[in-house]
Amino acid sequence: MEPVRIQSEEQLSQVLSQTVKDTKIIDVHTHLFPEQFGDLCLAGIDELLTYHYLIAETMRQTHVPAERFWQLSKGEQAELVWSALFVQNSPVSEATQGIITILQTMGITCKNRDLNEIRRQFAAMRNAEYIDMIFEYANVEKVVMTNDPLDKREVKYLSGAYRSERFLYSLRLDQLVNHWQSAAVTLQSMGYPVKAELTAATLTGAAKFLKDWIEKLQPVYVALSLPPDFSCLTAASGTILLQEVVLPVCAEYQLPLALMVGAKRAVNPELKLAGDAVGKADVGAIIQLCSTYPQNKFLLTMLSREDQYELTVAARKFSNLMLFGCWWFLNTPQFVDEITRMRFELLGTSFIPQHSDCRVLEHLIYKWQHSLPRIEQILREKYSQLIKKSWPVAAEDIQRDVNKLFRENFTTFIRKS
Ligand code: FIX
Ligand code: ZN
Repeated sequence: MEPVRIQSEEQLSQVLSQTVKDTKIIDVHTHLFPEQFGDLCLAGIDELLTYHYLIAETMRQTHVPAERFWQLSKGEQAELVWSALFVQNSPVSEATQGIITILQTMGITCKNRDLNEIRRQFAAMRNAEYIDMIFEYANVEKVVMTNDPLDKREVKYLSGAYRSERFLYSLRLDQLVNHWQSAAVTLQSMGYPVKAELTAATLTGAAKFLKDWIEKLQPVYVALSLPPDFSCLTAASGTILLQEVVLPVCAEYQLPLALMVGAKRAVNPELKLAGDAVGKADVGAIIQLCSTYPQNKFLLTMLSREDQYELTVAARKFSNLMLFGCWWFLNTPQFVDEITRMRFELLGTSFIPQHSDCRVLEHLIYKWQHSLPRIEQILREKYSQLIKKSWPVAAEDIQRDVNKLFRENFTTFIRKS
């Protein structure tokens, strides 16, 4: 049977919205953990309010010294954030609007802006199906976690046999690659024969560590964040580890390497996680990696707005380069719109438009509810232009494209040959 052509704007909007609703998302980068990971599984209003995005904003609106803030209990921190950003000021920033979206979607009322009332409503909702309910609200099927076996709090959970269809592992190597001196000490304590200097035996030991964890976790990819000044040309220990250990092991196991480039870590260390900033990076270094290591696959996101155009053009040149997400400070309505539009115009449907970067379970609701309609709107405009030019657009075409964007571009890219 001939596919049915979409004839009108109205029909287009209806088919596209329904298709987006019917397409379960694979969220390719989060910091979420399942309940089996104990206190690493964050949920509820106090965790939401103490998200580092909101802590940074609270520090601007109050004069509480950071040191004092960190001495407060989690509940007291949440109260301070609530008062500073939701009572004393209007919640207009993206991260504060996110809280409002979550409350509204979950049917939580806050007429008097009373945090205790909100806490009671959250508590009343917690039951065995809570996680299912949040995934359902967000229309997300699976999330990729960020797993670091060198993280003392996490390793005990990673050492168990936890495996799930919903929470997929990714192996994060920031400690190993960016902080080799301290990583070497931990590896030694785990029995790997490594030294602070990167001798041949040490590189072999580091590779063994990596292979052991790949075999244990079966991650969907290996991940690493790189500073803005990353270059392949230096003899920095991180560059050596990347080139001599990470890339060969990833190639051997046919695992993509997800690079997140451009975070300037700890520009204000007093703020802890909230103290990271952004710097313009060098897309030339990415081009060099993609061309020097054609047998490797790279998932890539960059933090600086200024890098987006060059990076998108680079992706046109290398099929081993898959762009993903509008990361962190770029995950705002304006930048999602700008970056996604450019990517559609230069890459067609061959990219992964968004990831959530959630740290707290309910973040899934707002991160996706804020970005999905923008991506949908850009697609609507593109299909509409095609229809006006008499190109036949069918519901099946829309289903194929939406499925690629939110699922298949990722599943195909991580597939082993
Ligand atoms: O490196 C990362 O994975 C970043 O996403 C985080 O470090 C950052 O703190 C974050 O949560 C951004 O959304
Ligand atoms: Zn992240």
